[in-house]
Amino acid sequence: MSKLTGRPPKVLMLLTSDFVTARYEALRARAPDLEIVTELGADGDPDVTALFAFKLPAGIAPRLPNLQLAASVGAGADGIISAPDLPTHVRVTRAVEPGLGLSMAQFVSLQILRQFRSLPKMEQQHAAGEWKRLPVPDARQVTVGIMGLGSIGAVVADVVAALGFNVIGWTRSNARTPRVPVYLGEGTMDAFLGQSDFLVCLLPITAQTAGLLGRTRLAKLPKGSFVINVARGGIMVEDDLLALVNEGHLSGAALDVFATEPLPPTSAFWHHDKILVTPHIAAQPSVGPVVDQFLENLKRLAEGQPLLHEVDRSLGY
Ligand code: OXD
Repeated sequence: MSKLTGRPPKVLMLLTSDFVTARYEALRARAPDLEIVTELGADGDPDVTALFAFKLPAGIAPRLPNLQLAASVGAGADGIISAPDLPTHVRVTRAVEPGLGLSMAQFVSLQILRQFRSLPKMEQQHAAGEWKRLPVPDARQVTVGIMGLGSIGAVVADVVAALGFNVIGWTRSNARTPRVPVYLGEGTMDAFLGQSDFLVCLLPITAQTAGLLGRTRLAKLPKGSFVINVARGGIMVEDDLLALVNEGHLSGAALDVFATEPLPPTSAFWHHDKILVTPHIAAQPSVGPVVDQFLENLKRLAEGQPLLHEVDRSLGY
């Protein structure tokens, strides 16, 4: 029961993508008695107490005067907390489930190994019917720098280290893995970047990280470094990244996230032979646990209990 209204909660889901629609269908199947709406009229809806969405466009929150919880269906809640008109008292959660770190670790390892073991080159040789043995490189000589060591980054760091790479991490304030050397705080970033043959971006997007990786910082990477962004497109300055690849300072990039998604057909990233584009699929919290977490949070909200995976809105994650 909703504490505020004394009535059962009513949920608004904004079906902005197939990703959200799949969670909507799962929620309906899991909680058939829960009232869920997917549209909001111009007058709004005073009965809606919870929102379950990936993006919250401006203009929605003011039409929900009794909104208490805005839950992200995704691992990041930036699409919700970036809404300029979301009242500060509305609590925000993000989706966390144990499999997410491992999926991300698999994807990041795939990108590192593809590059490290020259898979594109081998595919070319295969297509050309060419038998040519390539040297087998030594992972211990290669440093993978992971930016962001939260619940996902820590798993990625451990898995990549287990593959034999020399792993280092950078974090602003909070490292969850004691197993890799950690560079802490803004002042250490250049030293961290200067050693990273692979740069893996796993930072949340916040006021501090938007545009963080522009030309000056990316140019600190050793020549020939490879960049993997699986966090948010807006953390990197895309034109600067592209220029550094085209100039040969970077050997290439694997990009799963973009400032504008879907990536527009006119983007120079498409069809670039040194850049691999994937459509924001590195890792996704699986549907069942995310729906369960949301239902649990509705219950906790009604009972006045602490919420699972609540976002600190002042930090942005
Ligand atoms: C995300 C997700 O937040 O895919 O990026 O869950």
